[in-house]
Amino acid sequence: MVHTNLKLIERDGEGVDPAFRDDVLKGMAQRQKAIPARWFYDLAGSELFERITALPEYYPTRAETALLERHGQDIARLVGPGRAVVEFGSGSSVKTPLLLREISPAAYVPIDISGEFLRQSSEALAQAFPTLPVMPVEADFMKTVELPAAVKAFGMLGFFPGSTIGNLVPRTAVDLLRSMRETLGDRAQLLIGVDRVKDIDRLVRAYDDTQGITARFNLNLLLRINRELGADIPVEQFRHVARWNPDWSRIEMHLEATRDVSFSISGCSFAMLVGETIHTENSHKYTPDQARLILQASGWTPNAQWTDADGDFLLVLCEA
Ligand code: AVI
Repeated sequence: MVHTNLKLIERDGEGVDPAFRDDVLKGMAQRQKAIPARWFYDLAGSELFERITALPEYYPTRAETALLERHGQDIARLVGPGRAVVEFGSGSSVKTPLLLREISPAAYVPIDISGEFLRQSSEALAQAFPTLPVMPVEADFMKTVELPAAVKAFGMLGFFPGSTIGNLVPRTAVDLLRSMRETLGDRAQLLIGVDRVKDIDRLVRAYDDTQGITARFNLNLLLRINRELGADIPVEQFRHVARWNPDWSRIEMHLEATRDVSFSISGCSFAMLVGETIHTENSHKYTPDQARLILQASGWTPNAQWTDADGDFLLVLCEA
C-alpha cells in the first residue's frame, strides 16, 4: 500500500519552484549558459525520458536491466532480507520490481523531484507488491533527505540505478554519494549503476537518436521555462546538440541557437548569438576503476560488482 504523506517541494504564490527560477536565471547569466539537467523532469520530460530508455540507440537501460535480471539472486544473497529500499530519483521505477522481487524488503521509499510522476509510479508499484509498504518522498535527492520515521528502524539499501551519477561532475557526484550515506545511515548498503566508457560514435548516437526523442527531451526544457517562468524563448530557433568531451570523459547536451535570438525570462532579458549554446546536461562515462574510486572517495566501500559481456554497464554494491 502507498503511504501518502508526501513531503511537497516548496512553491511560491504562482506555483513555481523558486529553486527552478534561481537555477535558470543564474545559469542563463553565465558566459557559457547552462541549466542543471535535473530540471528536465517535469511530467512531459519524465515521459520523454521513459521513451528514451526504450530507444534502440539508448543501450544503458537494457544493459542494466539485464544485469539485474541475471545477478538478482547474487545481489539478494549479499543484501539479505528485511531492508528498506530507498531509491534515489525513482522515475517510473521500472527496474525496481526486479530488485524487490529478489530481496524481500521491509519497505520501499522512492524519492523523486517529479511529484506527479512519483505518485503514479508508487501506485503501480504498490499494486504489483500489495503487502509492501510504499512510502514516496517528493524531494530533491541532491540534498540530505529526511526519510519517513517508519523506516528508520530498518537497515537501508540505497538503490541508484540508471547511471544518474554520470549526470554530475565528479566533485558533485562525491558530494551526492556522501549525502546519500548520511541519508541512509551507518549500516547502509548502496547498489549503484554506472555507464562505462565505450566507442564514441555509439555514445553520441545514444544521445542523438534518429527518431528525435532525445532532441524533444532537451527542447522540452525551453517549453517548461516558457510555461512556468513566464518566458518567451523562441523554441523553434534552437536545436539539440550532443557531443563527446574527451577532457571530461562525458557526453554533453546543448541547445544551440540557430539564429540570433532575444527573449525574456521572469522579466529578465537575454540575447544569444547564432551558434551560441545553453549547456543542459553532462553524462560522464567511467571505467570500473574510476567508478570504484569516486565511491571510495565518498565513504562507500565497494563489495561486489557485475558487468555485461560487452562491457557496457557496471553495477556496484557497496557498504557504508
Ligand atoms: C538520467 N540519465 C542517466 C540519462 C543519461 O543517460 O545521462 C539522461 C539522458 N539524457 C539524454 N538521454 C538520457
